[in-house]
Amino acid sequence: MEQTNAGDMRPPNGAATQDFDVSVIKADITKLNVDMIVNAANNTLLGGGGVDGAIHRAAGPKLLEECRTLHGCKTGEAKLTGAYDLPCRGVIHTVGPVWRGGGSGEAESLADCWQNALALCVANGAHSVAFPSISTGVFGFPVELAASIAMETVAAFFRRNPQCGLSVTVAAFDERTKAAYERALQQQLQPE
Ligand code: AR6
Repeated sequence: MEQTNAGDMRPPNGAATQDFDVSVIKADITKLNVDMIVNAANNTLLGGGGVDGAIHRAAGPKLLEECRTLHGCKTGEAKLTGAYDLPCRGVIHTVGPVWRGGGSGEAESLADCWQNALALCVANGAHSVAFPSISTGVFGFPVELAASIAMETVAAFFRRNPQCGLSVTVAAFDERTKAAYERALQQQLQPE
């Protein structure tokens, strides 16, 4: 199947070095022609609102059928399914933490989501992946903090896997989210 690499969608202000290929765009993740998209799901994996609802609507009912066979997913973990009517090749379902004030391991769980989703990409030979802003909608995680944890985790992943050949796109759904991830990405590129 023809694939559009996420790199092709990189805006002029996107950041990329050979070993650290990350860009932030404003987009509906269900429209992206990448290898994998990540779903911000819940523990049941049986659908919901937000990006989860959008992904299930765009994929069609067969996605829910496959999700039923997975018997849920723990917070911070990630599971792969087919993409059905979506333009991508696979969907990685991960479950972000519900924000409870920050003292309940939320940061660690969110980092686990990003790390486990990236590891699944590499294990399945993916070259491109798009992430939504996990946990910052219904689950209430503050977006600035989520962005900084996410970009730190991606940077650490690329440091450990410099030859992974993975292109990572953050698909932000609104300007505020996009700006938060852009700032967090800059922090990783030019730490103060
Ligand atoms: N493309 C990209 N981002 C989107 C899209 C889209 N089509 N739609 C929404 N977003 P949320 P959570 C953004 O609430 O906080 C569900 O009911 C949204 O604006 O989808 O992890 C699940 O079943 C926000 O910036 O996920 C769970 O029960 C971001 O995606 C619960 O919500 C995440 O918002 C998970 O909550």
